[in-house]
Amino acid sequence: ASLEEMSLPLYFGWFLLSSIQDKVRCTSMDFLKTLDTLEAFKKHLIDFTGKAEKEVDLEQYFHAKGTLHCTTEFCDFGKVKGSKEYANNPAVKESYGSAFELSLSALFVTPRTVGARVSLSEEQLVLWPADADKEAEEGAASLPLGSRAHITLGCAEGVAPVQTGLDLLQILALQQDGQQGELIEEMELGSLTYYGEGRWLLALREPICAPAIFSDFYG
Ligand code: ACK
Repeated sequence: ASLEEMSLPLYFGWFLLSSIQDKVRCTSMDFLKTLDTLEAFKKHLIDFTGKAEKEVDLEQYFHAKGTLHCTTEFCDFGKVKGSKEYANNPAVKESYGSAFELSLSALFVTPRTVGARVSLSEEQLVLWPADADKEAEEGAASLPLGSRAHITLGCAEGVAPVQTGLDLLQILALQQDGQQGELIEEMELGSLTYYGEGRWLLALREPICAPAIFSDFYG
């Protein structure tokens, strides 16, 4: 690749400060530990195991994927269409290296991924690419800007982290469709809802405030 092509990163995003990374990881581990033991979860175990009787240890089931971050623009070193325009956007340039406070409003689990939903503020939405939420999921096209914003906390064996945002869009599309899901219980952290096919969402009673730096990652 030419130097020109190499000058774009793998992706842009907000990178959580290390102290808050620990807190988010702990909260997510606690959630997985609790989810594991719920009768309602055991009832739907087949979504995770393919077999009704088999047990699953969710803490082992998912594998962590590096520094906790919320991707804004995936550039793939410039191979992704529009990534150069994104990098040259004055708002992106001005915010580069600045601190933000992300609001983590929910945790979600599917047979593929575990992640945190990030609810972006108006100021943060300025850094969100216009087309990021449109991908893949039918119905996702009509979701509000920034719907895909998330932090990948773990992926099942053989699953790539790009899946986390798609799983979130899927759940939000169901919600928007008027599918309320099945309210399972009020947990200490918030209310837990089941959306079928192994999709669980815990809406946090108190969103987690996560300080993060807007920057890029070259890998
Ligand atoms: O967990 P993530 O948001 O999902 O963070 C990683 C990061 O880029 C490095 O792989 C995300 N990612 C990978 N491929 C894509 C894609 N095609 N569209 C959007 N985000 C992507 C991945």
